[in-house]
Amino acid sequence: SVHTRDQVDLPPPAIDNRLTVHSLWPEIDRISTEQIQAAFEGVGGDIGWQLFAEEGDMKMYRREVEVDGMVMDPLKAMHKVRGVSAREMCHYFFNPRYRYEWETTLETMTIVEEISSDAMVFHQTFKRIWPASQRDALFWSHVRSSSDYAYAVTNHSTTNVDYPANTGACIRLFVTVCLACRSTYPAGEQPTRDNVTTSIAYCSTVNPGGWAPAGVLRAVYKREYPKFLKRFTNYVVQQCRDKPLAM
Ligand code: 6CM
Repeated sequence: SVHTRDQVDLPPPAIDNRLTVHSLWPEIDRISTEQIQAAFEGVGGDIGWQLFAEEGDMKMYRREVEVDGMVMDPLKAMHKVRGVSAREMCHYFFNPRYRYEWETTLETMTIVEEISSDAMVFHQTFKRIWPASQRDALFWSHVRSSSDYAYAVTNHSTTNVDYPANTGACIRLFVTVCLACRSTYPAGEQPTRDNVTTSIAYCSTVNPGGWAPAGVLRAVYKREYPKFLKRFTNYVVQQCRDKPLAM
């Protein structure tokens, strides 16, 4: 029926053995561990995170960073969503089957390699932002359980001889993204759709890979990141409605 979701393709609770024997594993493990730890850290302290968007429980921060005139602003967003689990959030973010339904900046997506049940390599092209050249990206994506009721997806740029950079119309951008989620429910109760809350930390750093006007890029980020996080979290809530909670 339309109400079933295969339990088999939910993120596995432990690392898939096929991933640990892959040549990318040392890098995937190191970067995922670093990213997940950084995502769960707060925005206090003196690194200078500035709040640029706030709506309900969603807060978005950025740091203005330019390298040789290119915008590389790190972004960090915090959100709280009721009625869905960390595992479900990460399932819909990781699994390419759903991506066109929530990702509005996407033009094309190709699965380059299916490493394991918890790791894949993707090639994506993005909608062009005038007056800059169109961008593409090639990145690995890995989903893991990081602790009790916590799951995270890390995406990080990689290379592949079959997908060379800057040979066609697109400029290759470089991305590091982490969506880290943790669920809580009242002590002494069983988790249900009615009592579960998931805290989300989303971190993104994009190196545009070549010239793009700073003002235009910052305006696009300011508009597109809040739109993405609201749309994605609403999408997951809708998808999970009437399905059994998967913790
Ligand atoms: O994290 C997001 N999406 C993941 C799955 O696609 C993945 C993507 C990373 C690439 C992020 C690059 C953003 C740069 C987009 C430039 C072109 C924007 C054109 C807009 C025209 C409407 O990690 C969500 C990414 C949300 C980005 C706003």
